[in-house]
Formats: sequence, C-alpha cells, structure tokens
Amino acid sequence: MRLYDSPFAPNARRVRMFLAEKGLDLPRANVDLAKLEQRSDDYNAVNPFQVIPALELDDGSVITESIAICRYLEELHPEPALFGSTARERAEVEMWQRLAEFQLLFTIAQTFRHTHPAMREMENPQVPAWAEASRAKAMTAMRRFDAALASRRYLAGENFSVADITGLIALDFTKPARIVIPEELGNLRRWREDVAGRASAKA
Ligand SMILES: N[C@@H](CCC(=O)N[C@@H](CS)C(=O)NCC(=O)O)C(=O)O
Repeated sequence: MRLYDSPFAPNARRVRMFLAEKGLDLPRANVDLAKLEQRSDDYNAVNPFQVIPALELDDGSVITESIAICRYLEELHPEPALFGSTARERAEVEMWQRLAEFQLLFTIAQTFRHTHPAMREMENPQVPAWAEASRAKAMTAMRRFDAALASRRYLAGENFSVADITGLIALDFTKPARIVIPEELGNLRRWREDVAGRASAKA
C-alpha cells in the first residue's frame, strides 16, 4: 500500500491522524501541491480528480476520499474503533463526521481557498464574495458545535471518533483562513484542547 500525502493539506492530515490513532504507518509518496504536482500526468494516472489523499493498494487499484480511506483501514484494523461500535454509535459518528466535514471543514477551506494569495493558481477564479459567505457559515457552524459540546466530551458522545479528527483539523485550518474562533465558545475551545492534546494530533 502507498499513501499519496502532502504535509500541509488538511484532508491528508485526516488520514495521517487516523493512522496514528490506529498505531499504523504506511509508505508515503509526497505530492507537492504548491508545485501543482496533483495536476501532473503521473498523478492524474493515480487520481484523475487531482486531489490528495489517495491510497494505492498492492494490486494497483486506488481508493480516494479521506473518509473512504479511513473506512477501509478501519475494516482492516478494527481496534480502536473510530467509526463507532454499536448501531447507534455508528449512526452518530456518521452524522457528526458529515457535519464536521460539510459545516466546518468545507466552509473554512472555502474561506481560505477564495482569499489566500497562495491559492490563486489552485482556486481560479477566486471569488471573494463566496469566501465571505463561507466565513459566515463557518461562524454559525462553530456556534452550533459549541452548543452540542455542552453535554458531551466528544462530538459523537463519550468516545473519541473520526468525527473529532475532522473537527479538529477543520478548526486548525481557521488560522490560515484567518477566521477567529470567538472567545465565548468555551465548549468548542475545551473540546479542541482535549483533542489537540492527543499524540495523533501531531500527525
Ligand atoms: N473530499 C476530498 C477532498 C480532497 C481535497 O480537496 N484535497 C486537497 C488538499 S486538502 C487537494 O488535494 N487540493 C488540490 C487542489 O485543489 O488542486 C477528501 O476528503 O479526500
């Protein structure tokens, strides 16, 4: 197996953090996004959608989409369970993973991609009005996550899950996106500190 990876890319970090939680390591190939290597012919042969991460299996087939890669690794290495252990837990992990991905990570990433000068080539055309609409959605989502975290330790309940990985990585991406997490969101801050303190968060 080989993981196509890139050090500063949030979606690649989701898979790295997942691997670290499982105590796994995989051979990696670095794709330099700054040099637009994701659009090279070589990488296009791996993933025609031209994004990382991608997991190449030993038979040459490829799995893309960070959550699909994590699900595959979970099937191969079920412990510790990061997608839930019971029907109810699995549904809640799925729910919060999707909320973290679409309400937080997507809106924060869109704010970054449509404002940051380093993204001019990758996100062409940049649409500043879309960045501002995305920023407002990210702020609303952070408030809603803060309210949900008033009554639980982790996003999907009392057990750490892949939803927390997506959520942490989304919040860490507020810095390059120049989004300030409001001081008063104490539950969100407490949860972030908790998850960021895990050894896997350094991945
Ligand atoms: N939904 C995909 C998103 C993948 C994605 O957007 N990756 C970014 C890096 S975080 C990328 O490769 N961007 C390159 C580009 O937009 O050209 C996943 O979860 O893997």
